[in-house]
Amino acid sequence: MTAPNPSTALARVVVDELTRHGLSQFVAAPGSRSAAAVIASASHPDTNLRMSLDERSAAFFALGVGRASGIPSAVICTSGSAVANLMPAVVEAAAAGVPLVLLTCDRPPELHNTGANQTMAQTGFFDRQTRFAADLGPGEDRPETVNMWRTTVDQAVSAAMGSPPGPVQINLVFREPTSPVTDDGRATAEPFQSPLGGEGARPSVSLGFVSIVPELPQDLISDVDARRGVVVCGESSPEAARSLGDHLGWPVLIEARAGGRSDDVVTAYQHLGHREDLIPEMVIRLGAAGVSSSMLRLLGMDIPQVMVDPHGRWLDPMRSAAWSIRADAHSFWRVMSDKLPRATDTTWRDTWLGADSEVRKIIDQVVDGYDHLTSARVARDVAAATPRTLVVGSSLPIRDVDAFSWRTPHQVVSNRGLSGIDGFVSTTLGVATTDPMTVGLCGDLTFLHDNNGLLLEQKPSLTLVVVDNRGGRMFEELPHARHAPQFDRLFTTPHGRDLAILADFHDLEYVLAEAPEDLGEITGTDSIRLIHVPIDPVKDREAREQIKQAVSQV
Ligand SMILES: Cc1ncc(C[n+]2csc(CCOP(=O)(O)OP(=O)(O)O)c2C)c(N)n1
Repeated sequence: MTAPNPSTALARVVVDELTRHGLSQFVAAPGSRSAAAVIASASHPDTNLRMSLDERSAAFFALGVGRASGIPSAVICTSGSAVANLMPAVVEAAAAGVPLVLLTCDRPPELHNTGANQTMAQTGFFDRQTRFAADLGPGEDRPETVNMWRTTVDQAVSAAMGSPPGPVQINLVFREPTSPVTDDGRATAEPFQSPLGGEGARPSVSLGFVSIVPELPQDLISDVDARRGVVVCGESSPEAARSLGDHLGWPVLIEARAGGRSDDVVTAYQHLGHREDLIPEMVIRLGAAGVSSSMLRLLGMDIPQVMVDPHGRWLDPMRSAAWSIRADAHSFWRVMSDKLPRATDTTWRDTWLGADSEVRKIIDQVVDGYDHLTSARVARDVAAATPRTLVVGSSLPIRDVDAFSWRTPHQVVSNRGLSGIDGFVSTTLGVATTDPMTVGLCGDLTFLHDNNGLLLEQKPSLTLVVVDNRGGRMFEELPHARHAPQFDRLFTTPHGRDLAILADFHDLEYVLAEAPEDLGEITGTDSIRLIHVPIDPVKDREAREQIKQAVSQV
């Protein structure tokens, strides 16, 4: 590899080194300062570059790819305010532990602090939100330069995929010309003579990650042995949670975002908070947990609580944990099952499973009794009809899937790091690069917030189900609904827009779902299918109330 100018050399080396770590999905928004990086990633044989019109959406797309595949995607943007548009996805990636590589393109030092156009301090712009940040460039043609570029990329990928994973920034400083020429009509440059490397397939520094099997504290093992507890599976492995529960004879409560719910685990715990006989003596939590207020109540109980996370993250919003164990869920289960005999008495677990199944039946009866669609039914039926991957928006949809979906596909993704309603469409598109049968479920405001995401090119196929209850109805569940003046205008913010028009504008396959049977077959499109589900908010509130009444008798 050679290059006609230093900026092209820098861009080619960075893109090439990233691909050697397995990064293939690149996304960029148009710009001039980023030209060298965009051209290099469009020209490399091992990349797939998509263009997006909006940097915020582009970054969420990259987040979705990283989330679903575990391999970071690289997002490229031009200098100035474009960089700031990456921030929403960066904070979500930082909070949720999702690998993400930002290639922010910058103007050279001589243009900084001069009032030059589109120029701002970009180095370290993301501050504590990134796991690593470095400047590369402007390209200096010296023998050691290329090695420095490549090993800096290695460091960035190592940090992005480290423990915990997260976002990293490489700020690429480019002097003109940024097209692959020595003279672009405005500026000239000497060709970059030093070899760019790139022989063989390996990166300069290959990365390895070893998961260490933990040694557990003896008092923890004794407590687990002596108590009747529950295993709570948050953002973790439902298989490991099941194995642990089976071994200990404890019920396993699987939050919707863990995926993999089925009849052999507890899924309707949200409706069992009133059952005193089900109060546990101990809780083992796997990964981040606490989508619903009832789960938060359980996690806040004054009983021994163990938090288990592969990165040792402090996931304890109720400040009630007694142990923080840095272990992946499978290793934790293996060590526990080595130390403790398998439980033979299943009475405690059976009581939980019996109550769970009874509550589910009652809710199903109420929900199936309506001839119109309710949010609860949409959540239950969409989750059940999704083959492998479901992406769920913050606000009511994730709470409803948590409360009413007894079966969920293997993978459920939700941006719960910071629970923003932003970037939903783009995150779903990013996730769909790994599964063409992906289904997204969100509210109408969440959908509208990121409809620019639909301007992405080469969109993977997917189904988007939008629960259109005319505004942000989650606020109706909060005290403001009773106490705030002008509640609708200030909180619910109904927009009065017809989503069919937006579907037409974006050339989507539009389906209007008005009756329960319209949600039978939802996947199987080779484009983007928008399933628009209008929900009457008044009737929906009544249905929620009726469900509450019905389960209080169990
Ligand atoms: C970026 C961002 N802005 C604002 C909020 C606050 N917020 C939480 S829920 C919500 C309303 C969402 O409405 P919709 O998507 O229609 O879902 P619904 O509440 O009806 O389920 C808002 C604005 C947020 N979480 N994230």
